[in-house]
Amino acid sequence: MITRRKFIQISALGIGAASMGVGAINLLGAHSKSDGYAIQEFNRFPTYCEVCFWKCAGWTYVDKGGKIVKIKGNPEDTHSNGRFCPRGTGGVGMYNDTDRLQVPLIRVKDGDKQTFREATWDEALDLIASKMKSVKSKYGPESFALLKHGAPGKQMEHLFKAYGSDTIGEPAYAQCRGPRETAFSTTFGSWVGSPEPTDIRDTKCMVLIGSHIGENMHNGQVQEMSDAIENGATIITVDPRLSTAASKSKYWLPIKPATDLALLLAWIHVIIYEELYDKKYVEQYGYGFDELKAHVADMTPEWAYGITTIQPDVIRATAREMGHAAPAVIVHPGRHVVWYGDDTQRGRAVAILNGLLGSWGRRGGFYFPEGISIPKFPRPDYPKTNWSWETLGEKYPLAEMGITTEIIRASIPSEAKDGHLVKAWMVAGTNLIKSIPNKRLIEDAINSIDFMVVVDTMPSDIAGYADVVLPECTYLERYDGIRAAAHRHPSIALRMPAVKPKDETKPSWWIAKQIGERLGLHEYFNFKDYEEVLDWQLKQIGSSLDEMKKIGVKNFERKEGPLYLGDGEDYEFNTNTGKIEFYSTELEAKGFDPMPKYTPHPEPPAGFYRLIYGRAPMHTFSRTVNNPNLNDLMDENALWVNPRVAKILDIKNGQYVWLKNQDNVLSTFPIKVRLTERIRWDSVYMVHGFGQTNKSMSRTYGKGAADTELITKIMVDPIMGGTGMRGNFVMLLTQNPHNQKNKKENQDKNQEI
Ligand SMILES: Nc1nc2c(c(=O)[nH]1)N[C@H]1C(S)=C(S)[C@@H](COP(=O)(O)OP(=O)(O)OC[C@H]3O[C@@H](n4cnc5c(=O)[nH]c(N)nc54)[C@H](O)[C@@H]3O)O[C@H]1N2
Ligand SMILES: Nc1nc2c(c(=O)[nH]1)N[C@H]1C(S)=C(S)[C@@H](COP(=O)(O)OP(=O)(O)OC[C@H]3O[C@@H](n4cnc5c(=O)[nH]c(N)nc54)[C@H](O)[C@@H]3O)O[C@H]1N2
Ligand code: SF4
Ligand SMILES: [Mo]
Repeated sequence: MITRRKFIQISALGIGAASMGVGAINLLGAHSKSDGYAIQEFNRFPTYCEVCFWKCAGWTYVDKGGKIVKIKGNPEDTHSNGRFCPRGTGGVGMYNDTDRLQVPLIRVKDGDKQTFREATWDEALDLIASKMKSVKSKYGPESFALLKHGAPGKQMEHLFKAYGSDTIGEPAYAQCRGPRETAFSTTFGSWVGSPEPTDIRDTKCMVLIGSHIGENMHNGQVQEMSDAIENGATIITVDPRLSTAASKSKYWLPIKPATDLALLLAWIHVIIYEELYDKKYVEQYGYGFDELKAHVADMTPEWAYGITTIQPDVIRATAREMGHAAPAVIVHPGRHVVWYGDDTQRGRAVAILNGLLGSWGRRGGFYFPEGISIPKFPRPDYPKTNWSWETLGEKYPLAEMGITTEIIRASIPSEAKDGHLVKAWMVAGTNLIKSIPNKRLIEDAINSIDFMVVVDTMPSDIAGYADVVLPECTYLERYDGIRAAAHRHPSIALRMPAVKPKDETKPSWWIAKQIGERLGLHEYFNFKDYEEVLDWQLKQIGSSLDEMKKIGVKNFERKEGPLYLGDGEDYEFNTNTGKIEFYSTELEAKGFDPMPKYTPHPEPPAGFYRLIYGRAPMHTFSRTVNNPNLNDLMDENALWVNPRVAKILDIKNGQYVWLKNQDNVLSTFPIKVRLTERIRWDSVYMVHGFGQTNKSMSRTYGKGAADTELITKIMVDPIMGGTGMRGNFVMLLTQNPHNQKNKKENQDKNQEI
């Protein structure tokens, strides 16, 4: 990346940290007996995991010498049932990683030369506060944006809202599950939410469209799926790749990528025309069934076969499996669903199918989740904003959260509209370089803004572009907000420090409070430390910090009625009509197709293959690739290539190749080929998260390729602004293209195809 704000390798920094550490920890004001980690009678400390966002609750065990020995699930916890996944167990590597950020860093420019220097917390925080003040007075607080993810993001969100900015976005929306939430809320009047309220343990049939549970290791879901399989449930997996889930399935439908909507419509056709739908349920709760029936009249399995390559008899057989299992059937909504730009409409087809089968609100389908709301610690109302993420996302009428790419776009003066220009960013707990597609857009934005602060635990790619880098301590060294996600019954979980923060690192709640106080926002941070906040909140709901330190997880009885609909129960869905909308009145009112239609997507040109990507069980995005424990299990990604393709290209298993996409963008690093029949010949596959560019991530630097840098074409969902990322095509290069003399050879080779 060539930028005005040059990327700086963070290597060889933070060496002086150890000597500066002690004094700074006292700044916490929390290094007292009540810290928990200072109390000897505890040798295990409650936490909830931050290695991914399933947020399993568990215990961190610490030996007498103050060393973390293991992290284990809490048996009372509904997210983990007492068992952590490999990543959660390896979470201690996040604490032990010797490459961690240790001290605050400030960018210094000396002519053309740019470096980071170590700074004290006071210096770094003063600088951030002064930038926040100057942005506020020159442009308004809305011009300082927060791009965030996970627990640190939550803490910073409070700071930003108190400061007067709601220009906030996270990649977990427009790069992840946004479209399915819009799809389900326009159909059932309710988001799917996280954890998904899929009643997998009692299902008789589960249909996975791409969703690769087993590699996607969301814990409770994986456990319930293996129980369901043991109990004889039928699994139907639709995936161009024989995923782990597909290998456990009765039916694997190796669909041609980008054509799922045709398959879904054909299933809807069979279920309606073979009268496999739940008639009573559809009649009582459905809206627009007749329109839907007419709409899919011609969308036969034979029609879909021509598009999807899935045989008509397989389409019929799988539809019948669903019909016979109904209502104990789940057509899984998926999670990372930003694929081809028509993702809300594909999500609608999934929702409609569930509606026809009567699975919403039924045992073995989707249950009604219930959570507990955590009272807000006393504070004044947040100030009103003149514009926000909503204004920036106005073009997408059904966006319900900040669209990261729109916030990034509004940071480029020529792209900003109506004076809504973003001038500065705080980036907390998200590695934008890996999580946001369209490198050019990010590059231009980073070049345009005046100031960027990154709050991270690691010297990740994005940290190299910051003006100030703040080192957060890991989740094992800090308090955070109470976890209170909805589940089969309400529950809460506590995260508390098991050990002292290493070096100069600090928790986000402390960082937010320090900046807030420098901005004069004392009333919003009217507490001594986070224990005070937690204890107050816990007491409002009938617990206390002391109790939670001992039990870690507390479960509550349901108050909002049963898990499932009663037989024939009167029920009003939160849609315009109060019904399950097969025909969406909201989409129609906003000018979109009220029922999903199939539209073809571009195909790879000759010599190119569709780039698809997914998860590996032992890694989470780019956040674990340098983790010593997890890096040991998998230290680079591989490119799955069908042997047919390898034969044409004369490529061997284990050989390294570079990739070039349709826009001539090259992978920075090469990737190892894995020849396998488990992938269709028209696509190649890699695990997301590798290809780190920051040398100070010493274990992972340069290992494997990054899917994100090859995703330069995005297909934007017109309904909610999701960035479809699977319309990118790559060519395999056997010679290093960064080496000029190989250019021609690569070209000749690919022209032969
Ligand atoms: N190309 C491509 N892009 C994708 C995806 C994909 O599969 N392919 N997946 C998409 C999806 S589904 C999602 S949800 C997003 C995820 O996007 P991100 O959340 O941006 O994912 P990570 O790359 O893990 O970045 C997390 C950053 O947080 C830091 N971090 C970890 N723990 C802490 C902490 O306790 N405190 C602080 N302050 N920082 C911490 C890590 O070091 C890392 O730099 O990406 C999306 N983008
Ligand atoms: N181990 C691990 N688990 C995780 C995460 C992690 O980082 N690591 N991240 C979590 C997060 S935030 C998310 S959002 C989820 C994401 O996980 P999911 O929602 O399950 O997965 P996706 O990324 O949507 O899909 C990946 C699968 O889609 C297939 N695929 C590609 N193109 C097509 C197509 O056109 N049609 C069909 N039918 N399939 C296709 C790929 O071959 C791959 O198997 O995973 C979660 N779980
Ligand atoms: S699924 Fe694994 S990584 Fe995610 S929160 Fe649970 S234990 Fe942690
Ligand atoms: Mo995600």
